[in-house]
Amino acid sequence: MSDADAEITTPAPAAASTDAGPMTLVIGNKNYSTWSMRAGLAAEMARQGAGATVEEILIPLDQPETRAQILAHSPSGLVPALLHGGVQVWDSLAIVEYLNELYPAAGLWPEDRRARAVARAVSAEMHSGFVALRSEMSMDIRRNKPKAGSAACQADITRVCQIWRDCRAGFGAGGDFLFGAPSAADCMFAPVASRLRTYGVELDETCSAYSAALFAWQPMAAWVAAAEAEPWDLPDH
Ligand SMILES: N[C@@H](CCC(=O)N[C@@H](CS)C(=O)NCC(=O)O)C(=O)O
Repeated sequence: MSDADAEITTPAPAAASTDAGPMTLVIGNKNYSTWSMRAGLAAEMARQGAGATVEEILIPLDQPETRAQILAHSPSGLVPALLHGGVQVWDSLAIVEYLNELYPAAGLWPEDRRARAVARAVSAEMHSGFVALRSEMSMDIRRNKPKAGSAACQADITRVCQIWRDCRAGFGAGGDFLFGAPSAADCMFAPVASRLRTYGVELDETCSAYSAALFAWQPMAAWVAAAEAEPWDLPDH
């Protein structure tokens, strides 16, 4: 037998089937849970772009049994968490990276190294910052309740808009999203677009066009529709 024949008959690595196996994404209310939304949109990109199977468990927040239910899936006591075989991945950004490793064809990060570096930087900035914006303008997709926010909140909004403009100008030529085609960076900023809409924050032309592209994006539109259909009303959330 030649070396070439030996190569052809080598069995596929056993790990392949495990890697492609179904996953479960544990999330909170679609109307309120911004971190769930980020992971949910990334999971949808993996589904649509690379055929991933991702089921969903939704745990309503702010209920007496919420904490115990989340802890059954997520050691941090927070959602989202992604379950895959014996692997537990909590935290939205870790979930994005896990999905990206398993499903590179989903295009969660831009192909170009420079664009990818910036996409990761702005996603990390979103993940770790914007405290005033996040605390004063909590996500409530269904509602419209205009308000201005504190100076710190305004400064956060100014920085978000600068990120959006810089990404659109520097990397967005190939489409309507921050890096042209949809990426994980859009998943990270999608809840911010929802907050800015809920609280009636005025945007310049570039940011308003980007926000419109996000709301028209099928995974986001589906998430918003599901949020609107949810029965839970948590006015203090
Ligand atoms: N850094 C975490 C934050 C997760 C987080 O704060 N999740 C909130 C919901 S958006 C949560 O689980 N809260 C628990 C609760 O409300 O009981 C991530 O990126 O996933």
